[in-house]
Amino acid sequence: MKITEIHIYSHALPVVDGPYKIASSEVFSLDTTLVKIVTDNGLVGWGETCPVGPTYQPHHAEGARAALAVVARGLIGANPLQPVVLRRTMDALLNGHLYAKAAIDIAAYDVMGKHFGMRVADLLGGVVTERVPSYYASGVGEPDDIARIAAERAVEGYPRLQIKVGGRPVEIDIAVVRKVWERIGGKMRLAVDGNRSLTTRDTLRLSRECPDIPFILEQPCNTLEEIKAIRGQLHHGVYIDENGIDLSTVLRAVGEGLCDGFGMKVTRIGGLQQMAAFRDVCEARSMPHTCDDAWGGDIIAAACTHIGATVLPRLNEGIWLAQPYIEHHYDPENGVAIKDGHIQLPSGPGLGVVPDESIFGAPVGSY
Ligand code: 0XW
Ligand code: MG
Repeated sequence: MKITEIHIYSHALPVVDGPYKIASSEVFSLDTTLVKIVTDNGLVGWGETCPVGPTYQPHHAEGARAALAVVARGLIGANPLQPVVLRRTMDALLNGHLYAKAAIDIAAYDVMGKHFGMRVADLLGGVVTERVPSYYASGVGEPDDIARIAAERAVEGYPRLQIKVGGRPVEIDIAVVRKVWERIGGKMRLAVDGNRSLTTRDTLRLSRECPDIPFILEQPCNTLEEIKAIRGQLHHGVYIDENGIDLSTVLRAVGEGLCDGFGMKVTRIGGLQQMAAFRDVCEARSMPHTCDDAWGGDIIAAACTHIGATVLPRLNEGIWLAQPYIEHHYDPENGVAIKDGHIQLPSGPGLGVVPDESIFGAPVGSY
């Protein structure tokens, strides 16, 4: 099979009840990039990549499209059934930019699933659950508001809550964490995500002043070096998110014992093929992890859910979706959604999501 056409689309996703506030930024609307690949036997596959603004990671929407423009022409004639060869072909055309290449990888898995009549989760190793656990991420907020949101999400059935902190005096963050714990206790597993914003001093304080609360600290500081410097003094486990930029860095973090788990993004690590390798490394060292992305609509939601459905339940920290912040589904029938804190794995072949492409308008690039 050969790729005969690649089309790139840009689409605005306004944030419902926005802005969404994390330590580094407030976002009101996200610019997502969709990729459609067409094959010589008439199959169509979709991919997506959507940075949550330009400061969360060194990724941005226009950057994704510029990178895709560099690789797309060289992929005409490539075989979408060979994701490893496809990745090497892209690496030979452009160094880095994994978050852009990931959209091609996801589209190739969609084609592959349609070709073999299989779901992407089965191509990635096999489904362990049709009802994939999600988790809720609060924005950065005041103690009473976040405690109320936590109580509501616990009732809804979310197994896990991620409390966003940072970008303000650490005393407020400590008060938020304490209020949430008073309100929900052990009803949900807890992560406290600094999104790189905390100093080592404030991270130590947060941990020392909450030794009785069983949360994990997600990406508290900006660099692995800062985390390494204080890790031995913390009362809490540490997960790496933004610093987990590729498989090699994941191997370093695991090998040097820098963390106890990961918040992982499908696009940051380069797509589903690399995500499956990441999942297997984590399983080999009993590292819990998420299977998320930074933002995006039904295509990225489906990709995250398919890989999430293959993760060993005891290591699965959940699949975060932007869906609660997005007004519409690309696929009105099979759109991916969180219900009772869980996501039903799509049942159709490939990603199981067929977007109504008329909502994306004309492609911004065609190859
Ligand atoms: C909660 N998320 C998965 C969504 C936002 O884009 C940030 C991210 C994280 O954990 O950092
Ligand atoms: Mg995070």
